[in-house]
Amino acid sequence: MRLTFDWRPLTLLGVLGFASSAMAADNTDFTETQQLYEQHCTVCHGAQRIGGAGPALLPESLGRIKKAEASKAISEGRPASQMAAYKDILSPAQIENMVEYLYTPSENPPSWSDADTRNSHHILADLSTLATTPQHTSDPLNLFVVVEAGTHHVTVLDGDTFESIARFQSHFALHGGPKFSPDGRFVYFASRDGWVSKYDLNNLTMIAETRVGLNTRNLAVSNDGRWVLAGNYLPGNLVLLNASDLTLVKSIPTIGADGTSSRVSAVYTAPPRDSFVVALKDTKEAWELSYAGTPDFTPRRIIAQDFLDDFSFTPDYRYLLATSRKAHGGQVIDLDTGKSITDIPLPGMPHLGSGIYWKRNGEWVFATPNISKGLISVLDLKTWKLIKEIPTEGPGFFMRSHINSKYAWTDVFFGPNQEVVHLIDKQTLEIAHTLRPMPGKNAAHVEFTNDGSHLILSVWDTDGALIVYDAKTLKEVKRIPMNKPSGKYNVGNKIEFAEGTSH
Ligand code: DHE
Repeated sequence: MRLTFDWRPLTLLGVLGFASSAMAADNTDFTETQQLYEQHCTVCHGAQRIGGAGPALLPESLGRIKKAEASKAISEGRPASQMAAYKDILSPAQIENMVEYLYTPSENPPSWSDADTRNSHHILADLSTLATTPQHTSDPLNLFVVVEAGTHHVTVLDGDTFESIARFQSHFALHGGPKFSPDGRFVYFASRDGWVSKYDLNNLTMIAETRVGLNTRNLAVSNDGRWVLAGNYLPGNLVLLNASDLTLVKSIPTIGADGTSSRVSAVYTAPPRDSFVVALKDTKEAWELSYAGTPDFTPRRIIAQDFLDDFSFTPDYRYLLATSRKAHGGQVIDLDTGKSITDIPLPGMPHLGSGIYWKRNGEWVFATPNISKGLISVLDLKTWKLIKEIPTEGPGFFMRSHINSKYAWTDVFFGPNQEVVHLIDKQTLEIAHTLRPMPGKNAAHVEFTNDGSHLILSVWDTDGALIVYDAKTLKEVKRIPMNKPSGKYNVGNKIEFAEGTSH
């Protein structure tokens, strides 16, 4: 298997038709920097900065990385990769200019075609020769797939012993939840710079990879295990792959009924509907693509009241609860009738994609964190009315629970109280406990074991950790040092689309 980034400090191979202008929009002259890029970076990062063996270096794909971090990576190299240190090759001023250059949009926007996707496809293991049963002694339904954002690795963790059973390098900057085949054997990852990878949890080996675009949002796997659908920002489209080997079936440009070419905000599978549901970011539409029978993947257009960001479903998958970031609120769309039925009065910037639901007094409620305000909004899923706003110590990113847990866990991802995690009593809707897992460090994403007896929390720091808690006593059971662990995904919870976890 070869999934390592090959960021070698090789010298120039050739100018390779580098098309973008040497002048930025603000008239900064990048002529020298562009030559340095061609000399030192092109071989791994591509002539148009679209990536190759190394990641893409475009503003669209570097958006989550601070300029200071990029500067450090160029000066000092990156651990656990082949990115070399350039501090003895480039002057500090040249490094700073390089950072500015990488964060400047190209005047000739790079393109990614179906032919590029086909050419990027690699089979990394012959599935027909691999065992169909787990080649390890762990419970396959209680494995955790852990994304290590700091080192671009993935760890497969036994959910009973909390020991690692495999660890491998991923593509650069995985984002969104990895998604599983219906039997839990395969897991599919998407990286921000467009790589989709398929990994076999039975044999602990990578099976295939394909690059579907230059800036990808996330992917979904059909509930029959046949299809993978990835949603892209760049180019604005959906890319349909055969789940078996990640070969391209087709790409579908996301063009609204009014002709607007749109980025894709997010794509999810809706199992009871046998369909993928897609939110578009630049045109007021949601799309539903059926995968029942012999599908042709013609999108059914649902006209929305606003531009859509991330979204969640109601437990029966009839309604879609979508964030409208421009309107700073939410909207509910009935997927059966294709009508927007109501706005949800939510302050700040709710993060509905991270919302979870549970039963309270016999009725479904839905709770969502908010990435700009320190509160959790709890909604009644029958009336769409706000039941409560629970004040927290700051804006949060993720929520998690389990049907067997009394509590909904939520982080305080932003602001001075990042070290805090709140446990909300799911019946009283009061904060029952506030924990500080590693004082001074950012407590973040949580995921429960399949039986809900334990949970794992990420401390999102270079010197961070996974912390395992007993879900009832709230006692720490184990601490595993890790560099910026981000999401963790329990196979059983994911394939059951369990209450309390992300879908
Ligand atoms: Fe995410 C999931 C959108 C920034 C870490 N994030 C998602 C999903 C969406 C989304 C639509 C659901 C996809 C899925 O699971 O298939 N995220 C966005 C944004 O719009 C936002 C705010 C800005 C952006 O640049 O994309 C954003 N996200 C971040 C981060 O800064 C995080 C903290 C670090 C990172 O990796 O970039 C981050 N997002 C995550 C994680 C999940 C996620 C760990 C999966 C959560 C889960 O439990 O399933």
